[in-house]
Amino acid sequence: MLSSKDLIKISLDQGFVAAGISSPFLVTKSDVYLKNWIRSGYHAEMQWMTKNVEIRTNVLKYYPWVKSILVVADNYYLNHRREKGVLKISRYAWGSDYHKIVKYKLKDVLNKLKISDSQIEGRIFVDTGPILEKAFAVQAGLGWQGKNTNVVIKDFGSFCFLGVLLLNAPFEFNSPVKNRCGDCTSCIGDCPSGALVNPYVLDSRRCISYLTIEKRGEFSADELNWLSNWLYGCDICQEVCPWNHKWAKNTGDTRYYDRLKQLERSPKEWMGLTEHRFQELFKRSAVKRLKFDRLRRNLLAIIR
Ligand code: B12
Ligand code: SF4
Ligand code: SF4
Repeated sequence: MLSSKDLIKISLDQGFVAAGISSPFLVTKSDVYLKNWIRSGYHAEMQWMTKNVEIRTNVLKYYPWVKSILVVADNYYLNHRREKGVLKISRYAWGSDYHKIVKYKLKDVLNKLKISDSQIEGRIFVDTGPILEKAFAVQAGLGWQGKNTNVVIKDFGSFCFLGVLLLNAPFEFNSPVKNRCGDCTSCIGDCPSGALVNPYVLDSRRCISYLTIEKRGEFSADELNWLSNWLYGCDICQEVCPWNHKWAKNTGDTRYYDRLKQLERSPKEWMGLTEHRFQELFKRSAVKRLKFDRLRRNLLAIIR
């Protein structure tokens, strides 16, 4: 019979930097916060966030067979300073698509579990499922949710992806760790667009990450002023975090920065990128979802 400790050890052996186990539902006020967030319009045009609200905090509503949830964190940090004159692309897009990397690592975990217990069944989600991954990561004790809303993984910082494995077997749950933001407000103060409207509350309509990745259509005058040279995503509220200064360490998974050199381009070089080259450059990258037209839109907005 596998124990919680075995499950966590198997996950760490697979390369994850943290792992923990949560109940299938959140015991915090997350459901209230989520509903308030949507009511305030902070989801912007991400209409899919307004769907399956009940499931996001309680997976039993859709997957009644779930007895426990394994939550994992995969470190993608690389100690690298962007060169002057290159357009900024957020760290999470320096390599291959994390959805696939984390998913396949979790599949390996599940396969190993099945070797020990053939009755175990699981379902994997990385970003795409109706689950509040951050809140479950907190409940599973991986770290705390910072005022910038990202989960700061204990000993590694927030440059870590999350993934969840729903399991039909009961495992002992882990306990949350202490929130160590204290009096710090660096992320809130340094956000160029005022997107962190309150500690722990992000208004996507103002967030550069949302604007450059998710938003469809043209930018308004305000939005144009907020972009601050980010071509794709934004890392400011994480790069200023003292816990990242203290804890962030290089990932052992080189796939997370395998195209970094090709991404360090001046505005002129980006302007010369053809649609064909775009397809080649971002094959197996999360940026592919953006499509060439929106990358051009972001580029033109920056160099205007
Ligand atoms: C929608 C989404 C976005 C949106 C909205 C961001 C957001 N804050 O939710 C946009 C497009 C802006 C976005 C941007 C980014 N994202 Co995103 N995103 C998601 C997604 C798909 C859903 C998140 C969600 O459910 N939001 C709903 C709101 C309500 O959640 P929340 O902001 O965490 O709100 C909670 C707190 O406010 C809290 N709360 C409210 N009041 C209070 C008060 C107190 C005292 C406390 C303690 C808490 C608290 O309760 C709320 C509910 O739990 C998840 C994947 C997933 N399925 O979970 C990835 C995810 C959150 N994103 C991720 C990443 C990497 C990013 C970016 C860093 C990418 C980039 N570099 O550009 C940025 C970070 C921007 C930021 N500062 O958050 C990672 C985060 C990993 C981590 N370590 O936390 C995730 C988990 C994807 C993954 N699988 O790894 N993202
Ligand atoms: S990702 Fe950028 S724009 Fe969004 S909250 Fe953080 S600093 Fe602000
Ligand atoms: S910058 Fe400060 S307030 Fe923001 S997440 Fe980090 S420790 Fe918390």
